[in-house]
Amino acid sequence: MKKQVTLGEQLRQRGISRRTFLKLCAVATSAMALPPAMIPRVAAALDKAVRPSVIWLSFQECTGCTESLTRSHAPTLESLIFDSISLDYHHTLQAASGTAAEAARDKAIKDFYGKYLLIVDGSIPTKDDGVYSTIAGRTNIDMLKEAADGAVAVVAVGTCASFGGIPYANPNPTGAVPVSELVTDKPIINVSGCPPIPVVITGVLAHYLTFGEIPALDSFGRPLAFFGESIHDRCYRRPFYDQGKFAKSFDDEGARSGWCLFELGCKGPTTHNACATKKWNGGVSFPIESGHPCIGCSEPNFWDGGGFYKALSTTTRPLANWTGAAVVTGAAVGAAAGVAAKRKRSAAKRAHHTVTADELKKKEEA
Ligand code: FSX
Repeated sequence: MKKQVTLGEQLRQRGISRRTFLKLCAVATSAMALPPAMIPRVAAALDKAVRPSVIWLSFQECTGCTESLTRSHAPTLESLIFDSISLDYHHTLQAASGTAAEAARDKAIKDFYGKYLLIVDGSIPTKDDGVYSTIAGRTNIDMLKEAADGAVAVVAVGTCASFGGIPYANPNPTGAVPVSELVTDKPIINVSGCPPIPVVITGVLAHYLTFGEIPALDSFGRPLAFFGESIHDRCYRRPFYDQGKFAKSFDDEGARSGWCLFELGCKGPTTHNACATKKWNGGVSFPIESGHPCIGCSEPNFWDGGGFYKALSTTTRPLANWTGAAVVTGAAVGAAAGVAAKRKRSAAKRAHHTVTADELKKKEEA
């Protein structure tokens, strides 16, 4: 078994000062959505943290998830790769190709068996024995199962890996399934979003690196720190919703005045993610701030739910979003991840439900 260096050792070898290290800890604490009072504890943990080996596999997807990761500013992709984790294999970002790339994955699996973190983006095609997506002549199913066997946990990055996403949408010609359909014996963290927010991806990795365990999850296996509230709960346009001020078209007076986009189809009330607080592009903006309704991309079945420009009272969407989040402690992580995966699977199979204005009102009053 190869000796793993600690993050503290790694940084000292690179000439990083204590002051810079503490700044990095402050950034990591914020990325994990933890209060500043936690910085000393995070610093102590990170100093001793062993840089985990990470294997990243990409299956049926549009590469938006990796594109998103490259936009992370806290921590940056460079510091994530060079300081915090050992990204031993990544289909898109690695320099190696062909036989050398496959050898790198084999070596990482062998050297860190039982200890590495497996990250997957994209769904996995299962129809016709999985022939619709192969890498180096091997099906995605085969490659996922081999890599998952030696993983300590799996992070499903993006809605495709978490819930099937767009490839899973009707008529699902490739028989696409999420990671949790094929990996049932490992903790799974679903970081949904199409694509997911970059600092949420790195925040989850920072949490694992710091505390050595996966974070508390909601009933869909998503980290509560980032998915515990709806977009609507934290939306800066919320006061207009409460006052009944709604834009009726994209160019009316209400739209120009920044009123609530609910009647233009915003799915913020039924979508859980941190877009309204973490935002995008280094915290510059998020879709609603740019004048577009939320399309609910971090929820199961968001594509089949459709009706992106129809108000929630007339469109269809998954019932399960209304069930609220079940808190899962780090200690109960293995069992909880299994339960979360089962809940998610049954939720994904559940019939869509038409949300009425009355239901929305009751939820608001509750
Ligand atoms: Fe899916 Fe990601 Fe959407 Fe694209 O890897 S979540 S289609 S942003 O690329 O998987």
